[in-house]
Amino acid sequence: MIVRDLNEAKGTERHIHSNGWDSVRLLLKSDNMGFSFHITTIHANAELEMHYKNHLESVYCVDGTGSIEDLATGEIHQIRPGVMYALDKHDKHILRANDKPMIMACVFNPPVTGKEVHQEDGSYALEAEEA
Ligand code: 9YT
Repeated sequence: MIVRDLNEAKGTERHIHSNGWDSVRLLLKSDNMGFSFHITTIHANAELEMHYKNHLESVYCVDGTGSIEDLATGEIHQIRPGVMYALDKHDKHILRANDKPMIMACVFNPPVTGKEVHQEDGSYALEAEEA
């Protein structure tokens, strides 16, 4: 069994900081669960364009409000605590936080290894594509 505490993982190598967001990876590929599990904070007023071409992602909003724009259709869905979205078509999207941080629980399949950074197109490379 694996038991981890978000508050203890904050500030360790599991806690990744980037432009407009930071993320604590509670489960990574090395945990052999077949998915990774992250608690991600989208910073207040952040606007993030993302396109996970190589991963499926599901996200549940724990706190804060914002929106997600589907760039294929132009549709904008409001996000608030209790709302989940799943990028089942590797959907290209823009995630926007309102004037407070959004706390999101995220699952990735295949699992993130922990070393990925966003590429210019907003995707993460598959491990096999990494140098
Ligand atoms: C909400 C969202 O897009 N989360 C993505 C995960 C985060 N960027 C991470 O842990 O890399």
